[in-house]
Amino acid sequence: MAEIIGDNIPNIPWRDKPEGYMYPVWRYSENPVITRDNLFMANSIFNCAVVPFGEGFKGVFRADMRSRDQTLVTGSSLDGIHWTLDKKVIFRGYDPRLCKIDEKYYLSWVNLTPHGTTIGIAYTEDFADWTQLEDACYPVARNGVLFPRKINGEYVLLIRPCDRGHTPYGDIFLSHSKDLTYWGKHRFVMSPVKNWEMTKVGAGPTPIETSEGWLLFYHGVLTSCNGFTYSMGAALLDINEPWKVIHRADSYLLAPHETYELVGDVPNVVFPCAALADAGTGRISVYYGAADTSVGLAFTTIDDVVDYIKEHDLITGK
Ligand code: BMA
Repeated sequence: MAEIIGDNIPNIPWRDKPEGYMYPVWRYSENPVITRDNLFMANSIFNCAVVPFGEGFKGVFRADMRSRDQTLVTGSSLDGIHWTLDKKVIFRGYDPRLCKIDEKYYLSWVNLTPHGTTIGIAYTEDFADWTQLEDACYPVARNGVLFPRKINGEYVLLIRPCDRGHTPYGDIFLSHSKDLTYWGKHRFVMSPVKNWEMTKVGAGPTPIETSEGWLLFYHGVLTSCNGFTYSMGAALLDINEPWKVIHRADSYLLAPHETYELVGDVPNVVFPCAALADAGTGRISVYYGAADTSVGLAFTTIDDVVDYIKEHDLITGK
């Protein structure tokens, strides 16, 4: 039995696995949980970050507006399913990730600069006031994801260097920092290997600490004659040297199969950016952008994921 190392989240949004369902990740039957109707003037609300906060949850959402400005707004929920979004734009950019380190909530996102995208970092204690730090790297990079605690005394950030378009740069790296300002000790983590992820891979939600290593959900992109298809994969990284991939599923865990994932502003996209993990029960809820249009919710357990990764393991060749 694998264990989640972390807090209990007794009110984690949850539905049991449908009887007879064979795969490790199942969708919430009332998806999508957030649509453009959650915010006046939004064109689409999709990739988002979620953390437990107070009696409920707080989130940061990518809201592309009717002007097509790419903005980040905050939101609150008591049950993690029904959300109220705030009008105020906290930052410009996209693909937010949130994690709590000590008493602060850190946001990393794709920050927009005149020279291309980079990784913005900011923190808050109350989701009202934010302090923005230096960008974590020079352009161009995306998919900057912090680990939820220091490892060997240093902050660790997953990064996917890229160029200004959709390109051949498709590998995940990580960098270390003592102060969240100066980053170094860069390490390679993983490249695309299998067909479903062949064009590029990028880190997804904040990694989850488990007895089997850091559980990393990530997205992989397939290029077909019809364009890109974004799916969700999973790997386990070494706890102390997280650039070492110890197990990795050779097949995706979630791919665009439902209409709201297949049809939208960017068709065929499942883009996981947030996960809640309840140490008490081993339950995991994953929030993902669906077709760059709405937010979907999916469920799994630590045992379902770890068993699947180990039964279809790219690293050990099982
Ligand atoms: C990536 C990012 C994501 C988006 C995905 C699919 O490059 O822009 O925000 O969900 O493409 O379009």
